[in-house]
Amino acid sequence: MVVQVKYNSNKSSRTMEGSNQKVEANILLLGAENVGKSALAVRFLTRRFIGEYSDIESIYSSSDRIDGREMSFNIWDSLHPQNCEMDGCISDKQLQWANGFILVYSICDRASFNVVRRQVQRIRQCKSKHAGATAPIVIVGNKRDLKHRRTVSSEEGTLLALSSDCGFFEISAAETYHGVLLVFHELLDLIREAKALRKGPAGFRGIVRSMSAVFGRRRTE
Ligand SMILES: Nc1nc2c(ncn2[C@@H]2O[C@H](COP(=O)(O)OP(=O)(O)O)[C@@H](O)[C@H]2O)c(=O)[nH]1
Ligand SMILES: [Mg+2]
Repeated sequence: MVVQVKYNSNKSSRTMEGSNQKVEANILLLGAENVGKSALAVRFLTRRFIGEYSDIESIYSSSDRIDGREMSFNIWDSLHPQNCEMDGCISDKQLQWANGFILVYSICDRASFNVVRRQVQRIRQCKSKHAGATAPIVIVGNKRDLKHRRTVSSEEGTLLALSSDCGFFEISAAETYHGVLLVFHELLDLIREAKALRKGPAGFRGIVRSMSAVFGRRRTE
């Protein structure tokens, strides 16, 4: 069962350049259990970190006005199925639904990093089969506040992101709202760019995007 929840917020935000069109996005949150997917979604929507989250799979619907532009998005906070090794545990339905992905691992949990690696492959393989289908992905190494228990280095996260043309952030959903905001805004930017590219020839933003594919994106809080 997937529960649908509606939010309305008036968060302030940085400038989004480009067209005046309303941005509509379906964002799928993926990753192993216990890495902080629900914490990320709740932090983004409410600014709060509440510590414990229910195991109910939810789709949050929210709209926001950013620099005078209307944005609406759905965030699917998925549950990672147990005993699912091979295909990254992403259903066809989820792949069709989403036009952007946030893949979360914990920097203290190597197995969760391996799950993200498989999920990137699965998304890239699936989308490459469909002409014109783009799949913006942002990889998130969460629980940065637990650096003393780190088992996945920042370099490994960066390399995975570079080799698969994904955005990358290391954050702590527990400690700050700002990093979470950066993650979602990066993905919303990428989704908007992907939609613009599908509609017309690559303009300046398209060229910048191609350059970032070559030189990579790496951000930390
Ligand atoms: N220390 C720390 N704990 C976190 C962080 N994000 C989430 N958690 C905790 O990790 C556990 C799992 O979080 P949850 O969002 O339910 O993970 P999910 O199963 O991926 O949805 C909870 O106890 C959270 O309080 C973080 O950035 N740092
Ligand atoms: Mg959860």
